[in-house]
Amino acid sequence: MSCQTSSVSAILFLLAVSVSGTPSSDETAAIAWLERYNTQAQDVYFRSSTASWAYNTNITDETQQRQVEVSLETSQFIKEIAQNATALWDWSGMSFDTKRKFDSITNIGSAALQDQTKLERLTNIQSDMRRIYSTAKVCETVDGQENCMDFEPDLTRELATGRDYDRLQFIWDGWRASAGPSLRPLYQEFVSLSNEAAQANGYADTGASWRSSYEVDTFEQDLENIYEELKPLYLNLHAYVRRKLRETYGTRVGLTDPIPAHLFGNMWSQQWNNIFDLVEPYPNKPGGIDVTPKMVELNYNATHMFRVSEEFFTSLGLGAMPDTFWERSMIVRPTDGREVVCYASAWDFSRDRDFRIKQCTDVTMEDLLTVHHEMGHIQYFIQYADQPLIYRGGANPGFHEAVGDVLALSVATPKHLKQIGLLDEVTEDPDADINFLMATALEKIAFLPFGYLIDQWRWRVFDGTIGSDNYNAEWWRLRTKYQGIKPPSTRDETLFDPGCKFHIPNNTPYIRYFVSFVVQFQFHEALCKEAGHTGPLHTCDIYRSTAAGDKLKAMLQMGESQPWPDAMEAITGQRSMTASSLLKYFQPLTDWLKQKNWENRERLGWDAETWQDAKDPATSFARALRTTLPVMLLALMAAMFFRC
Ligand code: BJ2
Ligand code: ZN
Repeated sequence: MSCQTSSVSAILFLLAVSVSGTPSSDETAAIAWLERYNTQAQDVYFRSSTASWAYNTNITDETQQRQVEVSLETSQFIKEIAQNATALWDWSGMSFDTKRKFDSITNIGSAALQDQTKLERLTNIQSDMRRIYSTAKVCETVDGQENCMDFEPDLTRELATGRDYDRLQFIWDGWRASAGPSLRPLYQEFVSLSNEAAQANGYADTGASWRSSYEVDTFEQDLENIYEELKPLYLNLHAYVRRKLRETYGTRVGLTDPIPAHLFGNMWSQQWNNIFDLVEPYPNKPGGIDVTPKMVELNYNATHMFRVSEEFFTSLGLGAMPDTFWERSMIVRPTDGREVVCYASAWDFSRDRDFRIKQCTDVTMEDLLTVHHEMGHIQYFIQYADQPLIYRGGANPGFHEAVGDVLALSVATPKHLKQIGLLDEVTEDPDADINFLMATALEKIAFLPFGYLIDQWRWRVFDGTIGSDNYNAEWWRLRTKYQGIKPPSTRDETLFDPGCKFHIPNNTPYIRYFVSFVVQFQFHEALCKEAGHTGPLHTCDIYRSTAAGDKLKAMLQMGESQPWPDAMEAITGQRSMTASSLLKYFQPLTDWLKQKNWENRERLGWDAETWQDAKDPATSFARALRTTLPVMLLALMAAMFFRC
């Protein structure tokens, strides 16, 4: 037994001393027990985060092994705490708050797996998947020399700036060939073990356990309703962008087809901001600002980008980063040859106000917005740091995702960019407004179907509707159905394209981002009102409004202590998610897109079968017959009629 394990057991002994036989309903004693738990759990989580951080910032066999060891010890702690809580306390008649705390510590995630061998296997698989994804590269031979490209910054930059169809396809295919196939068998095994854990926790499967964080029975239906409300806007954006891409890439983009997935400036076609130059509504007008060149001109670096973000938070009266944040974060890719998990993330070490960001920051506007996203998580950590550990979380996971993005909505306005020196001039012009809204829509509206479909796929994988022999086919069915995109090359079941999106091997639920992209506009509208903003919603900048800051702070400080509708009410006065703020924000662009698409006699949507037909001549023939048969019959009837 390692020394770490014995220290965890000692902690458990402390908690277990008062076991007397029947569970007690003495709430005062239960509260004291929860307080002791709080102190001890902080230490356990701190150790776990430390080992995980060491692995994520230096991937080696040793750091991986240590991370797995500590993770298993943490699971043991979580399991024994839950067992002790159930043995010691009967909380059914206690207050809402105490019940909520006990419910939380007895909902124990993968630690619920009884079989230790299986738990070890599950922990190892997760660690291996992370490593495979994070160390994958695309290699090519240039002048007789092998050149291997990392995902960040090499592949990201090529996709963002490249405009050569075949080169983009090489990158797109290469990434999927590199990371996918070896992840596939691991993911299949992961699904089965993870479900076993969820069932031991009382859920039907892992997807059901994830959805329970939202505490609303109608969650899936609510999302579907919101998605349906937003769909017309997406379809209009999609049709407009498709025509523009055809102007660039010719007939390889069909005007009624799904769009080839590698042409959006992003590896997963999830946000399309990098192709703004190809789709700009009014190229001779300002508005669709990419301040990347200005950032380069002004010698921005990662630290400066994080300081700019911090200053926005403090301008609202919110917290500055602790010194240790600056000392311990990793905000650029290390240059000493270390392999790291580059995908940006925010960390709460659960103790000592130790908060960190890990990001391989590139000096671009896109990364400046990601910096704000990650700093939003840190601000939430700061604000709820005085809550007990159990309540240190977002009101729901989507709230956590929304905080930084809300600020970024202000930061990206021309008015604000000028104020911080990233833009020389702001012009009052409706065409410039449309340019600006288009740039924002490429980031926010383009994301909606993507944000929605990832967990549509995962929930169905976890509940068994999608079997492992259909992983890729079903993935592409959903990608085509929701996003209206198609792969540029043939896919099959030796590949595993879902695994090539970070959150799948990292096992991060994704519906939180869809929720965030809806609620962030509700928050934005509420904070703009608080800041006294007048005029169209998309022109609002809440910079330096302490009134807005106070409103946001009050919500953040609640953490997870109340059901999320209460937190939503604290900031917006509403108790539910609604698409109305988002629709209001984009209304001028919606009108413009509808007009444009009408002028072009655009057919909204796409024929989902098209790309499959290209692969399958039999289906192609059947489809051709389906479309030509009625015409042939009509012609035949007409010929017969005239002969008579
Ligand atoms: C860039 C951003 C995540 C995030 C990281 C990686 C996975 C979880 C965390 C958590 C935060 C927390 C990200 C941004 C919008 C769309 C999405 C994407 N990275 N995570 N520890 N984004 O959410 O910050 O930091 O405390 O829950 O993944 O697809 O890029
Ligand atoms: Zn996030």
